[in-house]
Amino acid sequence: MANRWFNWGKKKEPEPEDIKADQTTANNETEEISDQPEPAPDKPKAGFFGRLKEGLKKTRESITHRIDQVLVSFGKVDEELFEELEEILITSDMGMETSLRIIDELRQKVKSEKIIDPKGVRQAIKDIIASKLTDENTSLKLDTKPSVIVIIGVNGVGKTTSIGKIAHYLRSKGKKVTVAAADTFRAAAIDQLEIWAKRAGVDIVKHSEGSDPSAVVFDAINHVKSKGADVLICDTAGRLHTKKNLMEELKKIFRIIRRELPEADIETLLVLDATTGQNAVSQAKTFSEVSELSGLILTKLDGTAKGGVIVSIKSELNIPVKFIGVGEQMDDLQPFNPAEFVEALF
Ligand SMILES: Nc1nc2c(ncn2[C@@H]2O[C@H](COP(=O)(O)OP(=O)(O)O)[C@@H](O)[C@H]2O)c(=O)[nH]1
Ligand SMILES: [Mg+2]
Repeated sequence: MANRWFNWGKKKEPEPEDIKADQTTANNETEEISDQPEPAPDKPKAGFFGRLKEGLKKTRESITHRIDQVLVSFGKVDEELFEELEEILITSDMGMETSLRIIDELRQKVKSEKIIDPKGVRQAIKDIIASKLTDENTSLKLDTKPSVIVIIGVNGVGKTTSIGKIAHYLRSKGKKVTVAAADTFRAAAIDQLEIWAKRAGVDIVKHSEGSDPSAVVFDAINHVKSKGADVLICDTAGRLHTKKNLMEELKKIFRIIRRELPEADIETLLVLDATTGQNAVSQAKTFSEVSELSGLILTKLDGTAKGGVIVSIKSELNIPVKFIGVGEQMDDLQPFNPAEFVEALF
């Protein structure tokens, strides 16, 4: 089946000026640390499911517990019940439009399946939410060698942390990974990525603070080619002097990747912080101007009651959620499994 996220990566755009700058960049540095011991094998699934459940505690209280209370207090299934349920969804960051749609579907389902008891209603809501989160493209498409993941998003959402965790995850799957420190805006950002690279046991390519991010990516691509690595993960800045600067810089990074690796699978993953609720939806709209987004990473689902935003994001933007973060440890980012997520929520 054709993957709609695949073909756009093949465009060739020669950029003679860029390359000159890239090749003359000084201060580039590469650290090879991938001969460190392999990370521990994947923990059993129950481990992450437990952490997912724990992480979703507040969201569960905000959505499921309130739904349950309403269902208990309503003996019968009527219009008033639908209105109460609608209000719960709207106030739990699922967004107005998405909440209305879910309740509309619920009305139809209750009618067509002749659901008469609250327990049946609960199951029906659960099924509808699961269907809203399901997407055929939730897994990473990294079939080429090398392939590239570009991580974008505003400051503080969890880009660098997620890169460390994804590097660890891919490595546990036997992939050889390199990370590129293309957030050159602050020195601290480079240091932070370096710490994560060490933890995950992967190579890092970095330049000094303030250097051209595209040049870092260019060097990292050469590193990956010469080392025969499987996946390059690029960190990027979340803030520059202006939003326009940032968008232009990101576009340039994509041009370099497409030019140097015209055949490569490229995953453009936007990181969104679940605690920002509906704001995440508008961030996604802004960043989709830079490059077609192939997926989302929703971080910080632990510690927020706003986890319902995931349903809103998915149904308003129709971009698959590929990873979710439920904590700050290496294992706290996992591929998104809609069925498991809904199970943990209910
Ligand atoms: N609780 C929690 N904290 C997270 C998660 N992901 C990232 N963080 C924290 O969010 C903060 C910002 O992360 P960072 O990766 O530096 O964001 P960046 O600016 O987008 O690169 C750090 O303190 C991270 O530890 C998560 O899933 N859960
Ligand atoms: Mg960062």
